[in-house]
Amino acid sequence: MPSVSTSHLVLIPSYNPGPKVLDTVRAALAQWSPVWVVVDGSTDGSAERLQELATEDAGLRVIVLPENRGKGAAVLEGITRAAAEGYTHALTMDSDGQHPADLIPAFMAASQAEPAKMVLGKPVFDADAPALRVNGRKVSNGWANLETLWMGIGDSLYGFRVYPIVPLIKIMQANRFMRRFDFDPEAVVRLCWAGVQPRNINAPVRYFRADEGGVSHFRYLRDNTLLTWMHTRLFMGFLLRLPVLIFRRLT
Ligand SMILES: Nc1nc2c(ncn2[C@@H]2O[C@H](COP(=O)(O)OP(=O)(O)O)[C@@H](O)[C@H]2O)c(=O)[nH]1
Ligand SMILES: [Mg+2]
Repeated sequence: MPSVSTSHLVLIPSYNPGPKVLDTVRAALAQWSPVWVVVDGSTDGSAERLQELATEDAGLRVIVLPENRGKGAAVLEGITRAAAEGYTHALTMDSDGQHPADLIPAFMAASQAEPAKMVLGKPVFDADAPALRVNGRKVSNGWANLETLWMGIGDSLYGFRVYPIVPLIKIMQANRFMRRFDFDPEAVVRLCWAGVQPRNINAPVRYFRADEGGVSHFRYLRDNTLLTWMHTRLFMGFLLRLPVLIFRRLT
């Protein structure tokens, strides 16, 4: 039986996720209730299939957005609704089977033990992980650690995380960026700046080949440009905050 919570929910942003989505959502439902999926203007019929699953499982809610607005925008929609219903924390995970649903209870327990912190997955890659993605991560992690003066971000990009909802909503309302693939790194850096400390937990990440049902919407040129612009503005923000960050590190 899944653990039932009135404070912590699983939130799955989803855009044309490929064949693994139903098994992914079922795996999350086996561990936790509630699970909310935000279908972000998908055109692959996944909304209907998920809505059908929701009629069989009361733990599942499917929120359907008419147009694609991006992963960050979908998370913001989900956490805004969750806050209105009294939830305080959201575990975000991908809809395409790459993230370890069996670790949901451990991540939630870590968050419940230290609710002021964010719980960040630290990816443990399998042999199939594309070298370009693994190395690209090192660049983003280097920047994120500099921008936070090494406050302890284990990984800037991995989307398997538990966020405290209130500070994240506040940050996203104050920033018009972080709505697409710039969401995950910008969220951790800005949460660190806001004083939310990271707790890192190792978590495997799987990469599937296309013939195994793997789908990725990450486009190297478009999204690396987005991430470069994101780190440029975070670096500016870092320079402005440098005195405060140094003071915090010394006290
Ligand atoms: N809501 C929403 N989710 C998205 C969008 N693009 C990707 N995602 C979700 O974000 C997660 C990661 O995206 P994916 O394309 O698998 O990227 P990758 O795993 O980094 O290659 C998956 O759960 C996707 O369904 C989007 O435009 N909107
Ligand atoms: Mg993926």
